[in-house]
Amino acid sequence: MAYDFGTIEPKWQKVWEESGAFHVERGGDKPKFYCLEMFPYPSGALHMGHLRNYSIGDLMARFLRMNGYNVLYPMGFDAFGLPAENAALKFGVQPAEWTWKNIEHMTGQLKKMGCSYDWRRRVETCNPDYYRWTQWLFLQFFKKGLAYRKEAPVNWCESCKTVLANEQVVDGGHCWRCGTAVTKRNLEQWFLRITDYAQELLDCLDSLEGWPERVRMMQRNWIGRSEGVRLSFAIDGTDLTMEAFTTRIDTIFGVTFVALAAENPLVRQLAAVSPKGDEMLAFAEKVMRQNEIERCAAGGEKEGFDTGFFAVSPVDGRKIPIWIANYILMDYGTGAIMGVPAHDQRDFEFARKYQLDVVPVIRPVDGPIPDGSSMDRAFEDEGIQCNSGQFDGLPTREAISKMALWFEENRWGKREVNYRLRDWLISRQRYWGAPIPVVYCDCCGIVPVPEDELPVKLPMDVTVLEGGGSPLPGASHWVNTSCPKCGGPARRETDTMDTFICSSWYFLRYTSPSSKDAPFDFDDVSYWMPVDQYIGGIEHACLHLIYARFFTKVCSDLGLLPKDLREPFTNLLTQGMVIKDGSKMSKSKGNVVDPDEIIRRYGADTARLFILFAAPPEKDLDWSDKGVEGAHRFLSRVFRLVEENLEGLMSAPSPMDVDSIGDKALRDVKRQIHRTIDKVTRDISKERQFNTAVASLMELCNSLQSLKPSSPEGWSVLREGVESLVLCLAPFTPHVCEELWSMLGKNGLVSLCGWPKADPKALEMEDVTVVFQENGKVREQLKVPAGLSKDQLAERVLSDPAVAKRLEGKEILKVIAVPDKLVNVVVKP
Ligand code: ANZ
Ligand code: ZN
Repeated sequence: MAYDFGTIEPKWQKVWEESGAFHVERGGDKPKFYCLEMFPYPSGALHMGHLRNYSIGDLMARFLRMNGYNVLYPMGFDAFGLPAENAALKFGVQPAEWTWKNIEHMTGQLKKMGCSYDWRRRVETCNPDYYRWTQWLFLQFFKKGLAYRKEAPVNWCESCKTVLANEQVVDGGHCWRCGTAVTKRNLEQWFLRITDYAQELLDCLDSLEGWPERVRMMQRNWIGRSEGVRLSFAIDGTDLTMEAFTTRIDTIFGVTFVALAAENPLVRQLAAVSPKGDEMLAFAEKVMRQNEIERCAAGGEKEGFDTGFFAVSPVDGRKIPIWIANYILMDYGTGAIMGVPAHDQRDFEFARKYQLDVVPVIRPVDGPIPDGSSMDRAFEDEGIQCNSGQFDGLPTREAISKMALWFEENRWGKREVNYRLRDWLISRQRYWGAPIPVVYCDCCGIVPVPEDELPVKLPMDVTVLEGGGSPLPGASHWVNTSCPKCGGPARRETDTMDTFICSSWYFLRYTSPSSKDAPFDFDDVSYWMPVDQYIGGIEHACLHLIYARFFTKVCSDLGLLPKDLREPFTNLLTQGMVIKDGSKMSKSKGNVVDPDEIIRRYGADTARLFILFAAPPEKDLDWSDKGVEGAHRFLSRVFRLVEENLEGLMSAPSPMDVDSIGDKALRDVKRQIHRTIDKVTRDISKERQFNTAVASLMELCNSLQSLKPSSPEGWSVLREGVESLVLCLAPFTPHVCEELWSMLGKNGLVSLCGWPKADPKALEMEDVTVVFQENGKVREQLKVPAGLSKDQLAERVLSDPAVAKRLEGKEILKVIAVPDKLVNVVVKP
């Protein structure tokens, strides 16, 4: 009988499913462990990235289960989103139908992978039972003032025909989904007040020690806290003032122009009283048509317009020209800056182009004051204050703090903290999403849908439009409704929610997936949260992983979660990509390997083993057909090892103490068994080096194969080795291990067995006698632990007191070490 995965895998999947082997409930004596993977979008089929993500997650879930934890390991689908609408157009099916078909298909694929999910807990964000609570949560945000509507210039993707949140504009101004360059539009939209949590989102990052530093850094930069001064300038000849935000108040004496963003309301106000008004407005409008990349790219073309007005410097009454500049953005600080060409490169480029003065007010610590007219770039480093009155001579840091206080004392400005983080724009002009549960009434304005009328269900009898727009505004039978407050005619909100809202709380729903009167049960969520191990892609560093943290904090403040639960994910593992021939697998490159095909040809166990063995989880994984075959051959070998020795194994005596084994070779194998258990345990739990764990299991298998026992002692060692091998492999390749476990006559599932424990006595190395030689002559005999490397052996022998004494005062030319045998030292004669 050969290794027949085609029979073995479905057989054990059925046993697991029918026995409810992986069902969990809250409570009991075991410690809890919540293992979570980022749930997939039901695009139609799993890809290799999924397979990698879930192979890692299932390994960890199974390992912890065997180690005595009560493991929550759920799966679901992030099921709203644009691809369903595109598919609807392409194939003429309803988005709902397409999505549900994919969900069922992908669930089948996940089952074929052998993942140990508690399938009773599956959630689908497009299920009305789920999005009812997404809407309910929105209403709680709304009541708290954390959801609001405002008109603002927002990011628009012309290809997706919808607005986008700032986090969804990536790679310097492109749509995260389709890569189209994003433009700005002025629209009234719904926002969530994530900025209220900016400081806490930043502060808590320090405590997330189980997260990769890279992700924490990306979030810190995204939140972008900066401390500075907001100062105001009177505008000469008007009663207007302008405000600017600067992080470098120490450069105030070097200001040679100020500049407004094109969108700054002052532009209109000044245009109204200026002879050049029309020209000004035309320039502003031209800038507004540029996209963000054109406006802010470092080294991008700076464009400006001289308004002819002057701002009055608060510190010395100097009159400073007011410009409009394309590189000033409206949604940061005050939408206006003080321009300091000598110390800010963008201002420098602007000043050179428009022949504005360059006045240095900081000099290098060890150099003279730069000459403004001949500088070839701004001096942006810290240094010593100059040309700044009573502040001359101060180092930059001190100047910044002293001058900020000086501004406050004179009421010229106020210290202020600014964040780059913006409120989260959540309206989408799309059909396939959770409807925002509000109506618009002519009398009452914005009226939330009463909670007991949720969910506001998406209408199913609409046709997705050819041009790509949402069919909701045109669905008059759905849009027209009555006002819950006054009963008069009202219109439903036709925007749906960003799908990132749906995925901001799914991990809470898993704890109590069928809760009928709350999004999740307080006791369940208190028991299971936080997630102990989260596994997913780095691409979510500044998307899902910020949003989910925000939602957790708000839910905690709303009393839906324990007060002290401020962070959802204790440990985060960001897996690397799967690449083939050096580049990421993608349809466009034509280098895609289909998981289904691999599972059909080699079985799920082989696919999982290859993925876990081929690279450490955080590194990119290079797909190799040879590697897959190697993994398959290894599993066949393990299978044969049990099968061919079955008779002897079944009658073998139970494991023996290492000291009572007479045969040295058998003792060595016994020690190797326990060293392997020890290493695999550490590799999985501490180092997360699953690949090296597999490598040591392969070595163990080799040793066991060459054992060929001829005595009860030998059979005992082989049996212990085989059982340990099967137990240690079980989280990696669960199906074949269940089969081998039952062949070995064991009752019960290997998946639910206890993890093997390394015997400390068998971990100790045996001693060997080595000789110490001087210029080839034997001088000493020493007992050292067996198995030391060359370096370890040399170090050990040279530090022996007797050896050290012999070498005293001699010049060592060379040290030669032969493990377990000798150390020869060549000394100058
Ligand atoms: C004067 C100055 C002198 C500046 C100097 C820098 C260096 P961070 O650190 O990112 O917070 N700034 C302020 N608002 C802006 C806006 N709406 N659009 C474009 N630039 C803006 O950046 C703060 C600095 O960015 C501010 O400090 C301001 O330039 C500029 F030697 O003011 B600074
Ligand atoms: Zn797009």
